[in-house]
Amino acid sequence: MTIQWFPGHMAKARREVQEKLKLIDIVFELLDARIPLSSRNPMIDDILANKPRIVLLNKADMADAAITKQWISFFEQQGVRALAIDSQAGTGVKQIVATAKDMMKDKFAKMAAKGIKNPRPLRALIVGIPNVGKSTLINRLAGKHIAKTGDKPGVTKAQQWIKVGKEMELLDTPGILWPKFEDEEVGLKLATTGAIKDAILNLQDVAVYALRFLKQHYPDRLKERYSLDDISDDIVELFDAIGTRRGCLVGGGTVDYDKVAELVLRDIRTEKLGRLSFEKP
Ligand SMILES: Nc1nc2c(ncn2[C@@H]2O[C@H](COP(=O)(O)OP(=O)(O)O)[C@@H](O)[C@H]2O)c(=O)[nH]1
Ligand SMILES: [Mg+2]
Repeated sequence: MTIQWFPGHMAKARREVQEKLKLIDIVFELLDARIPLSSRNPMIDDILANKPRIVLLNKADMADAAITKQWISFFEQQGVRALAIDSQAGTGVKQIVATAKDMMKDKFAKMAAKGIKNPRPLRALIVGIPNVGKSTLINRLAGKHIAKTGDKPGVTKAQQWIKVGKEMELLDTPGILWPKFEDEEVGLKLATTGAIKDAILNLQDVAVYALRFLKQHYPDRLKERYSLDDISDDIVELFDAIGTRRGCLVGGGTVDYDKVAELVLRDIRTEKLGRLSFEKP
């Protein structure tokens, strides 16, 4: 994703989401289950105001299941309904409509009490930062490929509703929000999970962050993947060890640190180190 978030763009994104909010009953706030806080827009409460919402921890298939459970409790303790989903495979997606209906039942009961016999379908909007899986979820809910996935800017069309069964409609264009750039660690987590382009941050810095995190939280996975007997406290030694084991070398047999960084990050993003969560509640 190559959106550059300058203040003007942020204000515009916010305005666009707020325009869409007027049309809908409920918001699906999409977060990355591996980094629920870092993948959250810093002004989300302010932007959504009092609109009912469900937090969706997407890419739960890539996250540590036990930690995802803790996140669900964390959100529910704050009075926010939360679900773990995998938009790609569809796991948990059915629950979304059921939960939304349940949350909106009072509002629709009131409409019925006023004599509106066939209340309209409830209307929903997906919001989230780039690459969190908005298009994938829209496609999944729509049951056919309507929204484009991936990074293809420049496709503009009139606002349309996608039918999700008989009881729900989804705006076909999601609300795109910016992440918390101010915090360096947030940037490193977004880069580690692949939410932001590698070109934006120094690859080696990101890999150093990721390796330190893995050493602290998932040492056995690190040892197993790279056949290490122990994990050096010295990050250069750790790069050397991985590079030597994996043949990330330049002429003369010295370790190529960029290649090591690329390898480690690719392994993380393709689950070669298993399911990982980079944030705990
Ligand atoms: N493993 C996994 N990958 C996902 C999931 N949802 C989306 N993705 C992938 O994440 C990337 C970004 O998804 P996309 O829908 O384009 O994100 P958007 O920018 O928010 O619209 C794509 O490569 C998707 O295939 C999920 O639940 N699990
Ligand atoms: Mg998209």
